[in-house]
Amino acid sequence: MHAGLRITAFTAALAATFGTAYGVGQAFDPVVDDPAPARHDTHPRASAEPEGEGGGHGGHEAEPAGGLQISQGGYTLDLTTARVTAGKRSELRFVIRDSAGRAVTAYQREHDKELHLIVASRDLGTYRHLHPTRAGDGTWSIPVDLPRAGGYRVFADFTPGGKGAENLTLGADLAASGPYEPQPLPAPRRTAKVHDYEVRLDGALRPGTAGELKLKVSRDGRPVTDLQPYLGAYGHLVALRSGDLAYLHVHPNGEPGDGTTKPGPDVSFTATAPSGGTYRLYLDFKHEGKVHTAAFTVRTGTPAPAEDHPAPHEDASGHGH
Ligand SMILES: [Cu+2]
Repeated sequence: MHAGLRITAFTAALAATFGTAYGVGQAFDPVVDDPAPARHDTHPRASAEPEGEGGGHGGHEAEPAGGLQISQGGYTLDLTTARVTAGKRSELRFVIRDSAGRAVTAYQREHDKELHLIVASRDLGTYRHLHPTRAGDGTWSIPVDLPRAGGYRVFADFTPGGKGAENLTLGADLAASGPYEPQPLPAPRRTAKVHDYEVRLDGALRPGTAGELKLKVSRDGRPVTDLQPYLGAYGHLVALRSGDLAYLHVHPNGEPGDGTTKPGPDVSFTATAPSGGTYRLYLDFKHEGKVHTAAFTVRTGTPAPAEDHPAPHEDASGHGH
């Protein structure tokens, strides 16, 4: 189970009930301050992996947020590399340890990988979704190049091997040295540009209540209808809560090849936020062999405003339980 949002993906044919209610936005300002370079996906194509427990049932219950602890459920993220230099390629190394301090070497694959690694700056301006390599002794490693100095959070999302083991997301701090200039969180907008693509987000993220998030991918004004499977899905969504970087890993339940899920332009989710607040959403999608990431700022309980209007001030929903 993912210790994050319980998510349900709908087919692309789902009625676009959210698209009409929130006005029309024309501005297409880029909102990804620091888009990761497009990368060639070297992962093997995901086969139709079985849904984890609770997957595919459309449950929307909020779960405790992940990533806030370095140690949880008997497992610890031991980040060997605690400091890197901004703008310089370095190798990030870490070990997942069990309660006896031993390096974990057995994992269950989820979404095509034994472990998903997210690296995000504290100001949420930089985001990386990586798949490190595990050595036989359990040491994980991956090269990273973080463009800006400052505080980062490293999230390891994995399920240990063994019957009944649950998915965990452990988080640890990482520092990138250099002159630090924290960036303000971009205002909520319904469109994000990444490379030649534009992604539109409709819907609202709500604390404690299921809400639909629909993402529509276009290029040069034309809907993209040939998205490629990436990690067993047409969209891979991570949400981080602004303020503490609580980690919500969300996946569509609809799978390529299931007979109903279309390869774009729409990828729809139903999500429940663990609390009110402001979140940064990162959508990974794959097209023509490259993976792109579109990022959005979303406030719970409020749809992204029309681009020409200032964002509404957050209401008291930030204290919802
Ligand atoms: Cu991943």
